[in-house]
Amino acid sequence: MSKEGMKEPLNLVLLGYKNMGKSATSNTILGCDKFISGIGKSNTTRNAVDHTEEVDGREVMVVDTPAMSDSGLNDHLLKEELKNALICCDPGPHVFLFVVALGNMSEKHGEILKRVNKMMRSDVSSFSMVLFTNGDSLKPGDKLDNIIKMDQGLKELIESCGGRYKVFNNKDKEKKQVKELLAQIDDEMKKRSPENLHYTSPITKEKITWVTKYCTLHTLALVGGSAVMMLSKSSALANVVEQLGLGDTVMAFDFDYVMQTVESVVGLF
Ligand SMILES: Nc1nc2c(ncn2[C@@H]2O[C@H](COP(=O)(O)OP(=O)(O)OP(=O)(O)O)[C@@H](O)[C@H]2O)c(=O)[nH]1
Ligand SMILES: [Mg+2]
Repeated sequence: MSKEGMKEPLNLVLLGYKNMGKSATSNTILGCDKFISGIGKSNTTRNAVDHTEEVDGREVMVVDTPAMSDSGLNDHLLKEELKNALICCDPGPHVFLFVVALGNMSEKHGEILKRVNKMMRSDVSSFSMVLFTNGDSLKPGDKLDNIIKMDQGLKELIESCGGRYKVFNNKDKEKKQVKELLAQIDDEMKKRSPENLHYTSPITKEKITWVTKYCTLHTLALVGGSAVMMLSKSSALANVVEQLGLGDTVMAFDFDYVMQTVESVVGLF
C-alpha cells in the first residue's frame, strides 16, 4: 500500500496491430476519452501517449502506442516508440497488454510478442497478457477457447503470455470489466518476487544521464578536449544532452552505440 492507503500505482503499456482497439481500451481502463480512437487516418495513434487517472483506488498509468504494422511502425520506429513508452513508465511497466480484436483473428498475432522481444534487452513475456476487444461480438454459447484453438498464431501468443488473457467490450462503460482486469493483474503480481514486480528497463532517465556523462568525459579524454559532433538518432539522449547544457560542445552518440560501448566497457546493464 502507498502512503494515503491507496494501492501501489500501476503502469500499463498497450501494444498491437492497427484498429485492434488499443486507444478505445486505454479510454475504458481510465474511464476517460483522452485517447483518440476510431477508424480512419485522423483517428489513428501516431505517437506513444500516456495518461494517468485514479481507478478503483489506485493511480493507473496507461501508455497507448501506435500500431505495430498494417502500414504502422517499422522495426526502427517501433524501437523508438518502445523507448518512449518505457521512459514514461517509472519505475517500469507492470504489464504489457497485447490488444487483439475478436473477429480480426490472423496468424500474424503470433509474431507480435516475438517482434517486441527482439527490440528489448530482456524478455517481456512474463509481464505480458492478451486483451481481446469486441467482446460484444461474442454470441451466447460462443466459446473463446474454441476461437483461440482455431488460430495457431493467437494460440502461440497466449501461450507465450503464460495463458493470461481478458475480454473487453469497449462499448460497455460499466466499471466491472476494468475492476476484473485490475484484480487479475493483482493476482498475477502476487506471484512475482518483490524485486520483479515490473519490467525493468535499462533506459531509465538516470541511466541515460549517467551514460551521457560517462561518454562525454571518456570522449573528451580521448579526443583531447576537441569538440566533435555526431548526429544522435536518439531524441531521448539528445534531450538529456540538451538538459545538461552540454549542447554542441560534446559528442552526442547514437543511443545503441552508447549502450553497447558502456556495456562492453563496464558491464553495467
Ligand atoms: N464494437 C466494438 N468496437 C470497438 C471495441 N473496441 C474498439 N472498437 C472500435 O474499433 C475501432 C478502432 O479502435 P481504436 O481504439 O482506434 O483502435 P487502435 O488500435 O487504437 O487503432 P490505431 O491507433 O489506428 O492503431 C474504433 O472504431 C472503435 O470504436 C469493442 O470492444 N467493441
Ligand atoms: Mg489508437
